[in-house]
Amino acid sequence: MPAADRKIIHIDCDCFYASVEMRDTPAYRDIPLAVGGSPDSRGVIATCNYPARRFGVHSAMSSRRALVLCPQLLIIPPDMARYREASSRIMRIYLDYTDRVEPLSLDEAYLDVTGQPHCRGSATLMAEEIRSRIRHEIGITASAGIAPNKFLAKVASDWNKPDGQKVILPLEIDAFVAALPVGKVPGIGKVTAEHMKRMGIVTCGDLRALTRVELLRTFGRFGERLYQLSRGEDEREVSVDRVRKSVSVEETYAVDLPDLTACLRELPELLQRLQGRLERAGNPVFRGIACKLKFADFSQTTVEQIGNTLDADHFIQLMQTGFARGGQPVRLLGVGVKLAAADEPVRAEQLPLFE
Ligand code: DCP
Ligand code: MG
Repeated sequence: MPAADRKIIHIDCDCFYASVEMRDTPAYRDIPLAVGGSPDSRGVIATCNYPARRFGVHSAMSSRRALVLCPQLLIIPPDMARYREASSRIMRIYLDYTDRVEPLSLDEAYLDVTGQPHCRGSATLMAEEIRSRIRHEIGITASAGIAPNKFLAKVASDWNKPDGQKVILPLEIDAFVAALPVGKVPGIGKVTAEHMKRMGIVTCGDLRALTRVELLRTFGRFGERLYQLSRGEDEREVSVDRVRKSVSVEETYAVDLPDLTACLRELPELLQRLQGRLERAGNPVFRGIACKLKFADFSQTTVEQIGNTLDADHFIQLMQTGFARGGQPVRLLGVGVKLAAADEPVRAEQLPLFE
């Protein structure tokens, strides 16, 4: 089917963990509230409600820093069981509209509603109805993006957040993407956006002025994807039975890390974030560990070995090996694990860990 004929909805709940807490404890609704770790034990904020966001508090910030920005902030510990319960009930609502659902996390999913008969076939009305059911049946709000592909649907779901939705019609794609700031493109982080700004690139329209070859030379493998995204193209299917094969975290540094010592200094924080990610994924069993390094010239390498713990010594070895392969300053570090499939014997075959 031509890509422009698909109808994809991306749904993302608003301040998800905090919304579940506010639903269950009305006293939390109008005060700045965060869910996260204790400031005394170097905890971080998982999320916070919108009143807290007005103070500049956000996900992944240290709880200590959050309290500096907002001294009256109430930080409560997460209760994953309740969030998982809300998530699976939301999932069942989606299945009333299509069986082509791809969950990305507890609070986020893609739905392919192409050809579905509900709401006279209108994806816009289906999104309205789904959001209304989430509000009434689960007691929290969600935002939605409706577009002919995953990339645009995801960008659109953020557009009128919280408790809003946005449609991008096929005829609107070209103008919408031309004006889209590059920082809104999933996969372009703050540092890459800064890098682009220094090249005079602010919008996806500016990116289109670069040839494929120039994009590949400047951004490595990501260049090909940038070529397509900057034109609003994204052929990825909503994948119904995608089995999660890995969990990883990575960080691009504003200033390149000059040597191995500087890289190793970043390791504890990366491992702590990976640990958090694994906890949110329900502590899955893993059978391989890996380190990724992207160098100043945008070349990259991944070093992997068998392993089922986040033992720092093993990651130090991987990073040493990786650094030696490049022998130049490092712009990005990643750490991750390869998950063991439930019915699969432990083998050392290769799976791409970082996409
Ligand atoms: N989460 C986390 N740590 C992060 C990011 C998110 O623990 N660094 C958790 C808490 C969030 C949930 O995942 O509630 C969903 O993440 P989102 O990025 O969708 O953020 P929210 O739903 O909290 O807020 P928004 O309204 O911006 O979607
Ligand atoms: Mg969300």
